[in-house]
Amino acid sequence: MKILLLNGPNLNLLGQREPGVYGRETLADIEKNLTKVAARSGCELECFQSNHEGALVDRIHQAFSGGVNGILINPGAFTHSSIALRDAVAGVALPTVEIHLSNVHAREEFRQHSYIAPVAIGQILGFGPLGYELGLKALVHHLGGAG
Ligand code: CA2
Repeated sequence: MKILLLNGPNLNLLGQREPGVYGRETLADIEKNLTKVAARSGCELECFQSNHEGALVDRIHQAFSGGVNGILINPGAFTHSSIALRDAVAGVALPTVEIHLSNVHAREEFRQHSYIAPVAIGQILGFGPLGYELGLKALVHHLGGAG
């Protein structure tokens, strides 16, 4: 089973700035750990981060033809703005779990709407990097694997 992990804008700064909000783990730490966790469930994990909306849309399209079974995505600020990302997720119709490090509902009002949520199978938020593991487990379980 192949899972695609997508991270959106500014998540490449994790662990380097704002540790009070987003913690001390870097994106490389999260990807490395999740690759191990995925392997334990018999899954291959492909990781991609971009600060560019179109690059993320392109990667979602590629997933469709590239044998990806499901998507884990932290769309970053594009969560709250990107109809293009939502249409890409809906268009490929691959099961998708939306992840946020922070509890966006406890933050500014503009973070409380997600364009992605209606086309995702579920959301996990507020648990920091653990959310990526929980999201993977939920996705693998949804796909009928040993999540
Ligand atoms: O909580 C999350 O995971 C978010 O997706 C993070 C986004 C934010 O726009 C969403 O509302 C919620 C921001 C990611 C920015 O990450 C940074 C990390 C370190 C330093 C600065 C930004």
